[in-house]
Formats: sequence, C-alpha cells, structure tokens
Amino acid sequence: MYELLEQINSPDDLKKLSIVQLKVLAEEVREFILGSVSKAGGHLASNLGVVELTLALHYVFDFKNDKLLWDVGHQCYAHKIITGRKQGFNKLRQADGISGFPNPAESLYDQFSVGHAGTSIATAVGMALGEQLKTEDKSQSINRIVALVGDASIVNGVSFEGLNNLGLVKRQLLILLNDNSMAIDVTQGAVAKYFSRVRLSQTYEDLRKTSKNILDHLPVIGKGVDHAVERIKKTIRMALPPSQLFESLNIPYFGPVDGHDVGALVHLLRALVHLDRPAILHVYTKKGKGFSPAEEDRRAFHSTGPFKKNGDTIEPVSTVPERRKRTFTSVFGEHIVTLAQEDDKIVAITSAMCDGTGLGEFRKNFSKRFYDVGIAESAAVDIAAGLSKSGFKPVVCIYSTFLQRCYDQIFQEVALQNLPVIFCVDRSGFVGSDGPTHHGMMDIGFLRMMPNIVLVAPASEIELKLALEFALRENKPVVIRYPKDLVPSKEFDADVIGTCGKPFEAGKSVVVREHKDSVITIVAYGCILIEAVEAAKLLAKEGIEVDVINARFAAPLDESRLIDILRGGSKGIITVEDHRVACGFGSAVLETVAGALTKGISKPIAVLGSSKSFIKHNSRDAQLMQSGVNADNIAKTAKQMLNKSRSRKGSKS
Ligand SMILES: Cc1ncc(C[n+]2csc(CCOP(=O)(O)OP(=O)(O)O)c2C)c(N)n1
Repeated sequence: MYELLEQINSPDDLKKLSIVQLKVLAEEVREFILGSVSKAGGHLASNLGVVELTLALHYVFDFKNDKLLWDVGHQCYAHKIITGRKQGFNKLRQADGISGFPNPAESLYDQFSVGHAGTSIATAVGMALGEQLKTEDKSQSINRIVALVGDASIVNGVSFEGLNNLGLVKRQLLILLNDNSMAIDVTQGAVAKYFSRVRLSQTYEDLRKTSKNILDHLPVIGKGVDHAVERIKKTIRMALPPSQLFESLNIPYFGPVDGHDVGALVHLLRALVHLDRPAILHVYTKKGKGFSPAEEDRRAFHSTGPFKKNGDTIEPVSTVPERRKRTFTSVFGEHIVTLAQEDDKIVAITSAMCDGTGLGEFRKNFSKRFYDVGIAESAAVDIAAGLSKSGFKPVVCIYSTFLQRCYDQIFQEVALQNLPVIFCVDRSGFVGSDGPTHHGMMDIGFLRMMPNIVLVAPASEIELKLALEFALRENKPVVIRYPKDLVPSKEFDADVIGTCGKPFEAGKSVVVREHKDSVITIVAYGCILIEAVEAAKLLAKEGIEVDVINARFAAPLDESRLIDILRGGSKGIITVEDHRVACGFGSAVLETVAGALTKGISKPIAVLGSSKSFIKHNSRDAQLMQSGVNADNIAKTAKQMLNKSRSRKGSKS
C-alpha cells in the first residue's frame, strides 16, 4: 500500500528518491497521516498542509547536523514519519505510542519539546548565535538552522521579539513562513489582513514566476549576496506586492511560493541553503490539503477525534455516550451566553481559541462584544484590563498552560489595579493526549501568591454556572479553573451538589458529605470532588466514615473551616487537586495549618496532586491515576492515615 514509504526509515532513504518519487511519497505520507489520525485522533489539517514542505526540507538539509525547529509543533507528523518513527503512529498520542509534538527524547531530529506558539524564531536565533560563537569563521559553520513557523504564530509577540533580534545573527538562518491563512480559525489581526491581501493578489503563475526569479539569482555566497537579494527584491516588487513588513526589518524576504510543488521547493531550498545570513521564505500551503472534508472545514479538522473514513466522507467515532457529552467547556459556553443576554457589559476575549474555549455561540450572538486577538495571550489580558477600566466586564478565556504567558500582565495590569477581570481558565489540570506542553498544572501556584485575586474551581455543571455568576458579582479579579473533561452527571449535581448548590461566597467552602463518626476529612478543590465523593463511598463500604468538603476557593482559603477541622474529631486531612502539589491548593492548606500549629493544634495532612515531574501523553484518566488523584488512592491514603493514627495511639497506651 505504501510502496515508497515502506522503504523510508530515515531522511537518508528519502535522499535516494527522485523528485517524481517525492511527489508519490507525499501522497503516501498523507494517506499514512490520515490513517493514523482517523484511528487515534490528533492534529490533522495542519499536518496535511506541510507534507511537501517537510519532504523538501529533509531532502535538501541534513537534520542530523542541521537543526529544524518547529513552531507549536502540531504539524510535525510528516517529519516524525520520515525520521524513523512510523511504528509509533500505531498509537499516536497514546501511552506507548508517539507524542503529537516534537520531543528530543524521541529523536535526535527534534530540538525542543514544544506545543506553545511563537517560540521557533527566538530559539533559532539563540541556536544560530551559539553556532556563531563556536565558529567565528563563518565558512566552517556547517550546522544550518531552519525555523518553520505558521502565519498565525509569526504574529505572536515572542516571534516578533525574535525577528527584532535577527540582526545579531551573522550567518545562515532560514525562517520558513508557512502561510495557510489559518490559525485554528481564520488568522486574526492587521498582519493577517496584510498577508491575505498579498495572497489574494497572487495567481499560480505569479508564484511560479517568483520561484524562478529567486532561482535565477541564487545561489550566491559571500559578496554577491547583497546584490542578488536586492535584484530579487526589485523584480518581486515589480511583479508582486512587496513584502514591506520584512524588508522594513531588514530581513531578506523571498516569496511567496507554492508550498505544494515539491520539485520547486527542493530547487529553492537548494539555492537558499547557501545564503550566509538570515532570510525568510514565504510559502503558501493549504490546510487539510488532499482530504476534502478537512479542506472544506479546516477549523474542525485542526484537531480531531477518531473518525471513520469512507472515501471522502467521514463519520466521527466517539466512545462517550451522547447523553454524557456535556463538558465544562460547553457548559461555560452556554452559560456565558445566557448571562450576556441579561448583561450588556459582558465582553469576551480569546487568543485564537474561540471554539476550544467554548465561545462559538457567544461570538455568533454578540459579535460586537467578542474579541479574538490572535495568538497574543499577554495582549489579551491587557486588552481585558483596558476594557475593565472602561466599565465593561471582560471574560478572558485562555487555557491554563497558555495563561503562563500572561503572568506579568495579570500581576500589574489586573491584580495591582484590583480590576474585575474574569479569567475562565479551561484545560486546567491534566489534558490527556496533548501531553506535558499542554497540561495546566501550575495556575493555582502562580496565581495564588498575587494579592487581590480570587481563585475558584467549580466541581460540576451547577457549580460552574454559580462560579460565573459569583465572578460577575465580585468586584475583583476572579480566576475560574476547570478541566478538559465531561461534567459529572446530573445525578451527581442533584445528589451531591444539590444539597449545597447555593451561591458562591468568597472564601467559603461547603460540606458535601458528613457523618457523626467521621474519622478523616477530605478537602477537594474543583472537578476532582467527584473522586473524593467516590472515595468516601468506597470507604463507607468498609465501615470507615469520612467527611468531604468542597473547597470551592483556593484564594481566599476557608481558613475558619480548616481550623474547625483541626479542632474537630478528624484524625487527619487529605487535600485533593488536579494540579501540581508544589504551590497548589494543598500547599495553601499546609500554610494555613502551619499557622494554626503555632496555636498548638496539629493533625496529619496528606496532599494529593501531581508530582513535580512532567507527565507524558496518555488518557486523562490514566494521568490522574498515575498521580494518585483518584478515588482508589484517596481511599488508600485515608486508610493509611487511620492505621498510623491507631498505631500512634497504640504505642502511647
Ligand atoms: C501560546 C499558544 N497559544 C495558543 C495555542 C493554540 N494553538 C495551537 S495551533 C494554533 C494555530 C497555529 O496556527 P499557525 O501558526 O498558523 O500554524 P498552522 O496550524 O496554520 O500550521 C493555536 C492558536 C498555542 N499552541 N500556543
């Protein structure tokens, strides 16, 4: 079936092929990607778009020595396939299969473990500077460096900061701008408009002429380069709209060219490989190329679950029963629309993650109050701060892992001003198959030390709605964290939350289960409450009664409740969270209890959460289990605590 691909186990095998064979191989690689993603799910459309580009790069460069840096990295499947990792695609993004992002632990062909946008240019500048320092004699510097960056990621602030420093590099460094006019959604902002104006003015013939023009003037090394670059720029300027953006930054710019013509790409790269200075090659590709459902709905196929492919029609495969498909994200998306209908001061902001954060309906209903600012999380927070200053109620929706980019903006422009900005922090905790770049394991830690910020974590559907309503009432910055997960069933809400489904009150926890003979108190923060309740039921079956507290807040913490527990009959406290133990919710509890210790009260405390290591791609359930944040381990911890308490008592008597 894969006549050529079967023979490709490394880029060296690729180099033996002719250009005609490369074209055939590109189709086989596409089929292979489709087959793997349809079975396991994964990033599809961006990967289908860069197949020819990837083959051409490996054909021309030698990435055993040369360095290829991916931006975001979700588009590296073809690269992995031809760098000896085909087998891993049987279990793409699963525990013992290949990861969906570049990973140096997997292969010497990967430089950085990445998943966040905007990093490739600056890291490439750093690597180029390193090579430059190692060998002052430019001609000896044989390790070439290529950064491949998408049109949505190149506008990220970090990318621009990298470009701003490109002048430091006095040797080869090629930036490949892969322009498919899409982020996950259509690319946003002024630069995107600029690119799309240029793109619309191009015919296929223009692209072909540009390639020829570049080839006519290159390769040139050393002295002639300036003239050649100037000549090329002039000819491009005559024939095509100039790329003033890069020229004004003094970066030699080539293109735009067709990113699916593998032959032309090979010739171009062979010419550019000799350039002894940084340059940009602007390449047009099509997201979803070669698979019509993905070409037609590029947004839906950016990342997809498993599907059945029948020719060009597809049928999603879901392991989740229809009635349980409500996620924290979808509940948020619905409720924010309901609230915005009643309050026209609510505005929503996303950084290129409209669908991912559940804002699709909001955008449809309130387009004037919706802002997609592109991959620009820090700016999103400052724009929110400005909106808040103008009297609006901004709701900023950013995944936990990407919120790490906004630390200083949250500190200065929001917390220090005590502005009522609401942060809806989706993908908090383990995220499953995207792995360590995407887990949201640090938000409690880095936010709870900031004065003024209220940290909330709802445990269920009702609670998420209540938390949002609370945040809109509270005249302070409020962070609501929730996971990439289904909400617990309606029965859970009715049985467990129903009894305490009262409005959120700042810093107040609620009791969800208590018993007069309780021996341990479990305090759960957020979605993980369901595991704590399950643990309590398991223990009850063994005749051990425990209390369960739904903390609701990590800041301010319900200190008086904690002091009450310390003073009460419980033998100890177990805290549970879907977050790293270090600096998390349990640590906040420990800090409070340490204060209480000085007043002469002490009890054993177990803090359950993720350890200080990076947990690799797997299912979310498996990751929680691996971290001991599940009902069985909570119950086991309670029994251990009880046994220790009994043996202490025994040894005293
Ligand atoms: C800092 C950051 N914010 C948001 C995302 C989520 N995200 C993943 S891919 C993507 C779009 C990337 O578009 P582009 O760079 O043009 O690459 P393409 O997928 O089009 O190849 C976004 C927004 C991210 N990975 N990193």
